[in-house]
Amino acid sequence: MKNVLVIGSTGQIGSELTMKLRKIYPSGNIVAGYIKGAEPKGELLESGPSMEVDITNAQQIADAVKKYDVDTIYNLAALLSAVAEAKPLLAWKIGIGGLMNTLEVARELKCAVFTPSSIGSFGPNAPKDGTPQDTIQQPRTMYCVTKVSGELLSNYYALKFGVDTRSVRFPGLISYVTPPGGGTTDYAVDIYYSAVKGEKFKCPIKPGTFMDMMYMPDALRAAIEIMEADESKLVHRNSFNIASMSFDPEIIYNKIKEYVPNFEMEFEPDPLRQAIADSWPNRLDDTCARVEWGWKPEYDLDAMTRDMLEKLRIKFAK
Ligand code: VAH
Repeated sequence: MKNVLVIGSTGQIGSELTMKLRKIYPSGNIVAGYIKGAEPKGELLESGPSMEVDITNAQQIADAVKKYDVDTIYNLAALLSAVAEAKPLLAWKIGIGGLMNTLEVARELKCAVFTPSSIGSFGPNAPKDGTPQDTIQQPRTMYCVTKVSGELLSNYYALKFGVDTRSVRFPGLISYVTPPGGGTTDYAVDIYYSAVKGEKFKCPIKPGTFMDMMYMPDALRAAIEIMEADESKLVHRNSFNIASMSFDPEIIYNKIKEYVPNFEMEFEPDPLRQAIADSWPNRLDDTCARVEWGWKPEYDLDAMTRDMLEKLRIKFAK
């Protein structure tokens, strides 16, 4: 990778991935693609090139690729699971219409493409514990339908046209830089904000609801390592199970209480998010990613909690 276009560069993943890529590839063009109303600011704007790239506009993607001689596109544009249920047509337009635009540009201009999938690409009839790399995928919500459809479309472009498409199935991602918007796993981010602000946390997910989760530094490393991996060793492409930790609200709450003893939580289940969470696996089996490209997480719940609390305290002290 040398010249990279990050579509969705101001989102939860994109805002941190763009900065990490600029540090790793200082001599390259790491282009922050954005849409009107979500322009890059501060260090993200000042530390490298940016360009308006709406994934629903194929010409804007092609213009950015040509202008900066892009060799790799990170497609991070999506409506997350809960929001996508309220806007299913827009979720499809961005998730699949946008992906098709990206893959067509990549086919014509010879780019590699990373498009994240999700634990949400599995439906309620997939094995819940140790969910295999290859198993039944019949999700029933629009976000998840776009994810499994995106996997199939990306594999098609690799097989039919030789486009170098790669992907990982992200767990719920936890970060302190850019809050997520409209996801089912957002509670695992919001709980840290409540703890640092000294507020009682109202948890929208019921106790006993386990989901795969991952700290953002591990997720960013996975997104880069998969694209740098030796293609000849990849048996799979779209999309690799990756995992680091699985917990329910009570486990993360009790971990935070070890560091914030007076922290309180109550449950206020959100029926939509609970239904989505109930349809997702508890814990993925990520053996294939470990074998085929050396995936290995570095953060467990304790290390993530210590870092999140420290970084949020600094953020709120400013
Ligand atoms: C969501 N954070 O909750 C996203 C993600 C696995 C979860 O897909 O929709």
